[in-house]
Amino acid sequence: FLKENAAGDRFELWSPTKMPRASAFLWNRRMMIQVNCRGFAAAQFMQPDSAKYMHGPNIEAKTFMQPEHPYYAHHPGRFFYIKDETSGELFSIPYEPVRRLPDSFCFSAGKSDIQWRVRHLDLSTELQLSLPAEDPLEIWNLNIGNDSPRERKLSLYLYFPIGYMSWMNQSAQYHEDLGGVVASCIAPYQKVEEYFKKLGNKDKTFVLHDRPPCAFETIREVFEGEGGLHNPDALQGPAMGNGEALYETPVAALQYRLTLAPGASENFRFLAGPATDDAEIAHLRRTHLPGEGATAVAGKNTAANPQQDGPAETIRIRTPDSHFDSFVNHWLPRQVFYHGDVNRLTTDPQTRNYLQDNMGMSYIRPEVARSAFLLALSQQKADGSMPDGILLEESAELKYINQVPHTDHCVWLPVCLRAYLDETGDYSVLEEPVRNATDGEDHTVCQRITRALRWLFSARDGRDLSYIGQGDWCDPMNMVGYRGRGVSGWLTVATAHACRTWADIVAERGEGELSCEFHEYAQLMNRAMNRHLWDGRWYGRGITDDDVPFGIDGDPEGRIYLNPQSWALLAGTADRDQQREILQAVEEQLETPYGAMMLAPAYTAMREDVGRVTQKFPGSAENGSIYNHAGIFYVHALYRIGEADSAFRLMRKMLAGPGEEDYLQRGQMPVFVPNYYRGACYQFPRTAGRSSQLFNTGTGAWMYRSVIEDLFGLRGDRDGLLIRPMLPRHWPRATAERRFRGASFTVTCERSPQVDTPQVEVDGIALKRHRIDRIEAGKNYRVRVLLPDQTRLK
Ligand code: CEZ
Repeated sequence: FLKENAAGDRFELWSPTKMPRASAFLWNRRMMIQVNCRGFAAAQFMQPDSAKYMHGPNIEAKTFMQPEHPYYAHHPGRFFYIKDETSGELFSIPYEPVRRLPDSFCFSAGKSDIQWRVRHLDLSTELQLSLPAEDPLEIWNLNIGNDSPRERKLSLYLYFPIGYMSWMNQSAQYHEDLGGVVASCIAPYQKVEEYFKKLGNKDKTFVLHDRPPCAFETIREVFEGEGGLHNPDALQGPAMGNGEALYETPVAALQYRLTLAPGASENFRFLAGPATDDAEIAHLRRTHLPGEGATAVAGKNTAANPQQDGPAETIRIRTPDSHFDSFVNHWLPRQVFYHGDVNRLTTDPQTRNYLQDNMGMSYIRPEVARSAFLLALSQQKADGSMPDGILLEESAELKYINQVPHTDHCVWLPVCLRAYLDETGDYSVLEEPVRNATDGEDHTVCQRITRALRWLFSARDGRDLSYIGQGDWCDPMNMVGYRGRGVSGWLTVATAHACRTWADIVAERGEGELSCEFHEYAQLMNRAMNRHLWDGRWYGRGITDDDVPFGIDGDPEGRIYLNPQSWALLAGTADRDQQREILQAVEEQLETPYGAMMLAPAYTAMREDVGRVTQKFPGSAENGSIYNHAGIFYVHALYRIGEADSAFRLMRKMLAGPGEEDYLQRGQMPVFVPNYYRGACYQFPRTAGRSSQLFNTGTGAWMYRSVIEDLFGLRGDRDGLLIRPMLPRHWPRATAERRFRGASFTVTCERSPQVDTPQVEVDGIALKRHRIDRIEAGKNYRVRVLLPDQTRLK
């Protein structure tokens, strides 16, 4: 019921009911739309902050994208009813709202379009959604064909619920001149200054057609009537009532009568989106509905969004695990690119998200990453700390979690810049002067990061542990230290790792003294962590305002957390024995068939000295889910200590499928890595593994980095490329095409009984140091790596 197409660039789900929440997404610079297999949709566009143009039937609170988004009968979506006028039979595509199981169903997720192919009652339909490159606009193509040997008389009804737009003013009309339904509203506000801010906003929602319908409806209640969405009143008579919504919840419903000869088919094209005024709608029509009538727009949409065809390939792999290959070659870079391209459709990305998303961009569009680092530093605070949230627009404001102080933002500067430097060799960025609006000063990137890390180091208590304030990487861990004393074990080792990373970078610039300073900081933090938070078999998560250590063996809930372990491995906090203990504890207590849980056991009740995280549902989000962002830190750390097998095993678990049972349990197509799968596997086995369906996650960037730098070991340094693959031992062979600093590398790795240590050859010549320097742009290097075979590794 779920398979990849031959080219590997589409995943197709052949059932509307087996994985009802399965979804895919498209985006362009101005919008994002996530649709599920049954036709429900959630779309947002930027004006410049994210806003909706299709709404629920009731007033909705404005919020950020949530995991496990719930769908319900009247949820926004894009649907078509098809009625056989001879027999009276009715069904809908893709599947909702009628929910009649068709003869065949296929939901096909592509990189730049989403399609459905549904056959029912001897009719075959093909529905396709794509976005143009720039405009916030949905382009829908529908083809309906008669597969039967008799002539068919049909009614086709488009049904796009627009929903409750505003309690102040909302209406909808059919506009003959514009060719479609236009709903208008005054987006609700109360403060006078909002009036001026909202001028020019896109308060209209339109649905345009390429050919006039025979009837329409714009009043939601009239459309549905007493029949309900399964069998709306508007579909009962020969023609819909042509109603105009006057402060009534709008709907866009269009009716077409078709007579299809045997074998005949017809095409329709529709546009939907937000607009400021009629002139803009008319313009969109001219641009995206060229010419009138079915013939002019027949066939597939050709204006597929180039943004999503996207990233040039930094790596293309071929391994014994073709399912993994498809994900890495097609879907992972796309997801990484999405994050860097549109910053999760926010204008105030969280600082850590912004830096990590741009870390991912280092492999795809390094120039974008570069300017993001500069922009972030231009908002550094006068004391050297980094703000909660980077403002991307002049009008942007800090919202939601950015109003809560977090202490970790500086960590990400050297950690993410390291990836950028390794990938590009662009050390000139360190000399780049950054003018800062807050402190009004010019300092170079290097100076600013040094200041940021001095601040980070200074934000520690008498034991040399880092204060947590109202949260660190873990947003909802808000009550460990809100009274000003509590500390974070994770942040302590993250600070150590950040300082070590910075020490290495400045050493490469010949700044010995500075490097020593940061090495000392790292040592001090590591020592403190070992003294105060080594709990015998793993590291504790922190110490509360009341001096109570938590995330330790004595805790019945939240006994072990993943993040302090991962970063202690990265920071060199743990010695060999401690590493062994940690690995074992994580495997025993956190690893599940779906990946490693972020903490266990999940909290079942509020701990007022830990905070909001303990109030999340056990096994969801940060409260003990398989939170992939945390999981990939651990994978990366495992690679960095040479644990190639466990690292790959856990990375592989981030991906749904290809086994049926696994798909059913996770309920997700492997077209993105979700922010989490449900954890609490021992507490709630029924829901364990269920995907959040949320594609906003820091996981992508780190996963791409780990595949490139760790699994295939093709990491850059100042002047060259290292060749240090760490394939799982059960792989006899793997190859990669790697693009790096303008050159390309064809890398073949093979296990060989002839060698006991890895051997590297480039263009037939053995390399002593496994590193290629003086890389010539434009050249193709043929790299052969021989790895000791399985038996020798045992
Ligand atoms: O948000 C993410 C943040 O975007 O949670 C991560 C954090 O590192 C990311 O920066 C871990 O806490 O309750 C909350 O506020 C949550 O923390 C969420 O908002 C969470 C979302 O699940 C979005 O991914």
